[in-house]
Amino acid sequence: NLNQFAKLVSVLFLLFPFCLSAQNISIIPQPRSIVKTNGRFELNNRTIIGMNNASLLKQAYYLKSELEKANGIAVTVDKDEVKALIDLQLVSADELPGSYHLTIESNKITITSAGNEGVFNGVVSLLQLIRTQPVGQVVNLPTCEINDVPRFQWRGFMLDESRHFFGKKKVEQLLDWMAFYKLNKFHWHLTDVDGWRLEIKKYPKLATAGGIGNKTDTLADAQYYTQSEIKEVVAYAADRFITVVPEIDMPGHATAANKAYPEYSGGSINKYPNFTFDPANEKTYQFLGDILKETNSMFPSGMIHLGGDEVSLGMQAWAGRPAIMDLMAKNRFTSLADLEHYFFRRMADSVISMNDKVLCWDEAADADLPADKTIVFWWRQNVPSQLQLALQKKYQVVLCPRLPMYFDFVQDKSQVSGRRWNGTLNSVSSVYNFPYKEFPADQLKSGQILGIQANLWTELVGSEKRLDYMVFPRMAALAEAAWTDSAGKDENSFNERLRADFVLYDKAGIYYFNPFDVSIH
Ligand code: TNX
Repeated sequence: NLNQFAKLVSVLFLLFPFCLSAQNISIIPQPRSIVKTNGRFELNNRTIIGMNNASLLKQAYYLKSELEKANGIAVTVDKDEVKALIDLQLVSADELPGSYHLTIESNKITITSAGNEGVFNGVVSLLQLIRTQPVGQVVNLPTCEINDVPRFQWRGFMLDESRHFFGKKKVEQLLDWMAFYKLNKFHWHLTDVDGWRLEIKKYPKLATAGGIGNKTDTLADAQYYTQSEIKEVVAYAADRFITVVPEIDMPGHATAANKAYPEYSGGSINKYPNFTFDPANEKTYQFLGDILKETNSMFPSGMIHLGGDEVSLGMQAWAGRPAIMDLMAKNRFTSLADLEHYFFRRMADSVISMNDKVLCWDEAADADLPADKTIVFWWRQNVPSQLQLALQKKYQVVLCPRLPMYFDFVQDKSQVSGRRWNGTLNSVSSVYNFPYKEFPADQLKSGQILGIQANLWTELVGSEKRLDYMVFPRMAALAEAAWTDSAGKDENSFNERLRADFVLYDKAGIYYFNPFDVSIH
């Protein structure tokens, strides 16, 4: 019996390394390549993070604080490299921004990249490997070598805070998850019909009067971000290598601004009162130019999104007014659309004169904007010709077609609240598989298409819980669609890895949709 016992022990002993190596390496988005080796690295409170360049201190402290939060392990940061057990290195290499190399050996972890952003991405991958380990003072990591490259440089998520306001804490939580999934562009829709959410010092009523109300309660106290709060969010995002892009929507969706300063309103039609700005009043351009100047000072992204969507809904209000007719006659405009494009070009010039790029929804591709300064967001999946027009005109393009990239649409037929487009669902799977196989590969590879983005419009999203439900887990699918080359994508594998993240959502108190158990809502 003793003999048998000894045999059993030796068998277990032999199997031990296999058990370790069988441990899954579960990262979302899936890295370009992972090679597992047969060993383990023990992470504990004697682990020292070092670096070959002091500019990496921030990334080192990010790793340290996340480790402390998630696993309760207190590692040390050292500016030096000599004692490093986790070594962060900037190296000279010719690689796409965001790329990195993560090597776990039994006695050392090394993360290298040509830039800080890539090192950060390597840190995030390491944190993802660690996250599934039990909370405790020691974590054993499987040794491996990961080489990783992003598919798209624009990996975006948009939040509409006009229709409903969620506030800094919720936004920072979203930024945390964006960082966790290597999403790097946060498009902030701050102005629209239901509320103006951005403090502008020169025109304080924009926030204090324009910020009153939301889609659910038109009399709710004013809700908006002060300029110092904006700067805090921008810095928070920058620490996570996320660029924040503000949107000041014009000349449509201007209702909240017009509530505060009715003198710049383009007038009303029954269904859309005060929906537009007035393109025939010179002072409108001054007013909006001032707003853009302050906006530019708050957001160092070098980009301002000017909207430009759905102007046709409200621009009949322009028709017939003498000042409008004069302006049209003077410029030989034959339609209100000509006037719309004239307005948009002038505002685009204001943005460009501050050295910013102009971002716009796909309707604005009709206006002749400077090709090298414009990024068009294609959202109308039912108007594919508009995407082709934008490409022909040599604009850069971000793909965010309503199907499947609008997160205000339902993801399952059982879902009660949310938008619908005939029978089509914006399921986790449909998000995962975007851009679809039919999408012309040469267009995707040309570099003119910067990437993809999901948009959460919030007319129907009135609470944080509802927000979570629409965003999770589709954000994870978005991330893999944006980061991982189509050759590296595997939906079954993604679903496995996603299940592991549900544990983290639960821990974080996220109210997510579970596509694997639709009986729970
Ligand atoms: C269209 S997308 C809009 C938004 C709405 C959204 C609802 C876009 C540029 N304009 O104002 O919130 O549909 O899905």
